This record gives sequence, C-alpha cells and structure tokens, in this order.
Amino acid sequence: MRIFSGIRPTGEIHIGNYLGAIKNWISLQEKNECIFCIVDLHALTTPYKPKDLEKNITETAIVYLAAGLDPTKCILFVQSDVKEHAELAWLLGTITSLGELKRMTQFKEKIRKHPEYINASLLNYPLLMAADILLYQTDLVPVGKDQQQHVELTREIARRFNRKFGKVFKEAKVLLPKMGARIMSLQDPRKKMSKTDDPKEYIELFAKPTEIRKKIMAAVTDPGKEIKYNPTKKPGISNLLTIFSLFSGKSIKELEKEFKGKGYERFKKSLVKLLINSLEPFRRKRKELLSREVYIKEILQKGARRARIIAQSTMQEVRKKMGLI
Ligand code: ATP
Ligand code: LTN
Repeated sequence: MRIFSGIRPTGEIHIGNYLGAIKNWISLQEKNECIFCIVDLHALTTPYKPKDLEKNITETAIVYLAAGLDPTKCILFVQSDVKEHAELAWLLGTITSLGELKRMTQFKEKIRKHPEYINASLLNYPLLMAADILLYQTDLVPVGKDQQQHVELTREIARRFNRKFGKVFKEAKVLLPKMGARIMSLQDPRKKMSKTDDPKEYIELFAKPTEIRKKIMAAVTDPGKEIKYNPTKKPGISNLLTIFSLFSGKSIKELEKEFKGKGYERFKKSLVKLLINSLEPFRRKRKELLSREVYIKEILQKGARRARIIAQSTMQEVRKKMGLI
C-alpha cells in the first residue's frame, strides 16, 4: 500500500499529533511504501513569522525522526521542495466548487479563530491537501479525525477528475486510529488539542518533566471523583484515560479497575509518571538530532528527490489528460 500523510510546521508537536497520527505512521512504515511530508505551504495560511518557519520545519523533521520514522524505510520531505504540489492544487481548483470549500469545518474554525487573517489560500487549503495525496497515487491517509473531511473531499475530487478527463488518480481512503483520533485540550476537553492554542492546553512531545507535571495536575477534570470513561458526561477524565491507555498499552477497562476509588489526584500523579517515562526517549533523541542539522537537511533533500520522481510522473499524465501539452 502507498501511504501519505503530513503535518503543518506551525509550532510544537503535541501528544495529540503523536497519538492521532505519527504513532501509527511508525508501524505503517514497516510493510508499506510510506511518504511523510512537512507541509510548509499549508503553514502559510494561518498567521506566522517567516523567521520561525525554518526553525519549525527543522523541528518537525526532528519530531519525525525522534518518534521513529526511518528514512531508509520511508520518504521524508518538505512540501515546497516539490513544485508539483502547488501546480496540481491550481488545476484541481478548476473542478472544485466554492460551496465545497466553504463547507469545510476546518475553514470555518480557522476563520473564527483568526478573523483578521481570512485569505484565499485558507479557503483553498483542501485543494493543496488533495494535490499532496493524489500526486503520489496514495491508497491510505493516516490522520486524526479532524482531517477526515478533507480526505473525503479529496476522494470526490479524484472521482470527478477521473470521470471528466479519464482515469489518473486513485481514491485514497482515510485511516483513523481506533483510539486517540481526537485527543482533547487539557483546559477545555470539549475541543481538540491544537498546537496553535494556549500551551497550557497541550503537552509537547518533548516536554520536560516539570512541564508535564504542571499541565497534567492543572488539567480540567469533571464534577465527582470517579475514574470512569464517559466522553459526554466526563470529557476531562475520559480524555486523560485515553492518553493513559495509549501510552501504557492498558485498556480503559483495566485502568478503571486499577484506579477504582482512588480519586483524580492519584490518577493524575500516575499519569504524570507514565508520561515522563514515555516521553523521555523522544527528548533524548531530540537532543542528539539537534546537533545534526546537516544530516537532517540531507534526509529531506534526498526525500524530495525521490518524491519528485513520483510527482512528476503523475503530473505528466494530468497535463496530458487536461490538454496542457
Ligand atoms: P494547528 O493548531 O496548526 O491547526 P494541529 O495541532 O491541529 O495544528 P496539524 O498539523 O493540523 O495539528 O495536524 C497534524 C496531524 O495530527 C493530523 O493528522 C491531525 O489529524 C492530527 N491531530 C491534530 N490534532 C489532533 C488531536 N487533538 N488528536 C488527534 N490527532 C490530532
Ligand atoms: N491538513 C493536514 C496536514 C496535511 C495532510 C496532507 C495530511 C496537509 N496535506 C496530506 C494528510 C495528507 C492537517 O493536519 N492539518
């Protein structure tokens, strides 16, 4: 199977990004042809500082490597290094309606969050994402729940193109994790954990023990003191239980039994310990990688060269079918 996914280099990668996406990429790379991208062009659609962008790209590459992506097993590259992404996005825009783009939940959320930054590329974001996926004849797109709608639209665009111009694209399917597809904010467990929100709301993958302790102990819980999984009535504790379960490998049922009658504080303290231990190897690897900037650059350049070959071959087909010779 051909796998494609990406992350925007917009800030610190958090445990939601890890549990919802990256963790699953690690196992997928063993038996599939995987392509993982740092989608820098997508990062320009929300407020950013040019001087932070380069740092965030390197930081995202470090996350990929520290989390266990292996450049000998998969292609790692930066989106803007392969020009075909922007080209295909433009072409796909010609067969996508304004209504389809305006309907996207992420667009609606982002314009609510940044009313001063409503730009055309924010609306066209799903076209670029569709181009990312379709250029590589992708079968599966492993992402968190928030991206499902974009993958569905990509399928629709692929079908439409194939019908209109002749078959070029594969209809990629979304691949959601069974658990952890939507890790919630630590301060407001009714909304998703997001790296462009207040840092109190998320735990960075490389967080220091003191930060982990502070944020987990301050995480919003629910009335009562029972450790019970019930996302509608107890969203706070259910979110923490999900995080606990995914990092420990224990089922929610087992955890409910283990912490029966023990209260929120004991539960949170155990979670702090678990997270400190689980994230320690990531911190260690990051430290190692920080001094290897040249090595990281080489991986990304080599990845871009390999990606370009696939992308160019798809684009040749696209141009032919659309009459652009
Ligand atoms: P931003 O704040 O920049 O919108 P984000 O935290 O939502 O960022 P993205 O770069 O949009 O992160 O997402 C990267 C990957 O992580 C995607 O596959 C996305 O579905 C997944 N993801 C993001 N947030 C969560 C979350 N809270 N729970 C599970 N998966 C998530
Ligand atoms: N929109 C995604 C990032 C992204 C992506 C992709 C994910 C851009 N292109 C292609 C999967 C496949 C997000 O997480 N915000």
